[in-house]
Amino acid sequence: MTEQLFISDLHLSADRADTVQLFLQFLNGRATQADHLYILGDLFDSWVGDDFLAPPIPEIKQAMYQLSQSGTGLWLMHGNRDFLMGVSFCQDTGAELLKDPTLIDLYGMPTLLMHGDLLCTDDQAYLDFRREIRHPTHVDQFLSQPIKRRIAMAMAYRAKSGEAKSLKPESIMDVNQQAVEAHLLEHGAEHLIHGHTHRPADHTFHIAGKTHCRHVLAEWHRNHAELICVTPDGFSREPVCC
Ligand code: LP5
Ligand code: MN
Repeated sequence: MTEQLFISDLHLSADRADTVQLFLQFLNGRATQADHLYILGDLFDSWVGDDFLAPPIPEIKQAMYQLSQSGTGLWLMHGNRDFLMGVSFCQDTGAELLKDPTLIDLYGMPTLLMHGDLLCTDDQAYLDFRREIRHPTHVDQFLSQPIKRRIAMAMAYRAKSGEAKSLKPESIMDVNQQAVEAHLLEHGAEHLIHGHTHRPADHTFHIAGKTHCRHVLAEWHRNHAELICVTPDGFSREPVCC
């Protein structure tokens, strides 16, 4: 049976050894049955440059490479935590980088893929921060720093962001429905798959009388991880277990 798998928000790091193990097992097992695996952002909890190669990064890259060479197409989108994953990471893993957003044809269903942060338009402080931090001058300056300094800066960003988030109402950290509908209309999509908000659910709604669906991916934890599987029969959710 032909199928496409979608995951996001694994937030892998050396501190999350159990989730790393789960992902490695997934790459060597369940994922090999799929035609394509799409990772829609925040695969890593933070990414300070392709030249940072501390464990468990080499093992993860190796397992991704094996999957991509075994016949499962591997597609990668940046998240807000790992938007510095670059050409070298993609070459080493055999993954193709996807723009955010990207429209794909899923068995005749036009489907938009996003990380999800761009849909949180009520969180203006984040959108301003996002624009600044991704400015090419800022990125070049950051990547020219020694790795130790980059790690310290990433930790500082995370701490500041954590403080800011604790003061924000939950509602502004979710997607804005008008932004969702505008993206779907602009791209002529019927389905949207995204992550980022860590609020897994399937939302059905109508635009101009036509049914649309927004599928939100789950964050991975060592005890609970989930994927979305799409076949010609439709969308389904599946737990990822060891
Ligand atoms: O990721 P999540 O879900 O916890 O929070 C996001 C938004 N926060 C971020 C920041 C990241 O979490 C931390 C940075 C990751 C490491 C990247 C490393 C590479 C850096 C490369 C530089 C070129 O994305 C959060 C949203 C939330 O999603 C929900 O959508 O609300 O946004 C914020 O909290 C941002 C604040 O509103 C504004 C932040 C001000 C920080 C100012 C920085 C100060 C300088 C630090 C000193 C170096
Ligand atoms: Mn995210």
